[in-house]
Amino acid sequence: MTVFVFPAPIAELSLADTTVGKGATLNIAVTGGSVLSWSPPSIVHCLTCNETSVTVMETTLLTVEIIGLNGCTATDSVLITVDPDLCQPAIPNVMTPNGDQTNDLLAPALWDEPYHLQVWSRWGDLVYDNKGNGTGWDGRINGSEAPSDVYAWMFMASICGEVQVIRGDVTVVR
Ligand SMILES: [Ca+2]
Repeated sequence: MTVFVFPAPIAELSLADTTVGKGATLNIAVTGGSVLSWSPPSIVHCLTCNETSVTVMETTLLTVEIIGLNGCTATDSVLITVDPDLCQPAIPNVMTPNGDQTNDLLAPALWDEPYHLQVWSRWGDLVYDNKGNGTGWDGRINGSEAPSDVYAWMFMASICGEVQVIRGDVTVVR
């Protein structure tokens, strides 16, 4: 008689504990067996998949339970912390539009989503207005170099899963 002894399964999530912005989507995979359940199910996009993605709106302990070849189960968990500040765009307050690629643009850093950006001069003239995936304001007004001054801006985009308007100003230094 041959007896097959399968080792006890070990569930291993591909993600370590991490901190993300609200509304972030993360890819995650588990090895060690077939998925029995993901918890909480409401944030997991494929409840029966070993590789899936999750979208987190609040700090969550994500747990997966798998079943191995011997019918034994195992679990693994990862803590996904939501930091509400992390999804806020970083917009510079100083720009030096001289073509050296450093601080040449008024634009949100590391921002891939569409946004609406408007810029006004000190006298309230709208000098830049772009919706969509603009590269940002290059410090020009109708093709001419905007003088060194303080300019007001309005940034509107879906931030942390909801449309928000942020206002600030930027100093153009030439
Ligand atoms: Ca520059």
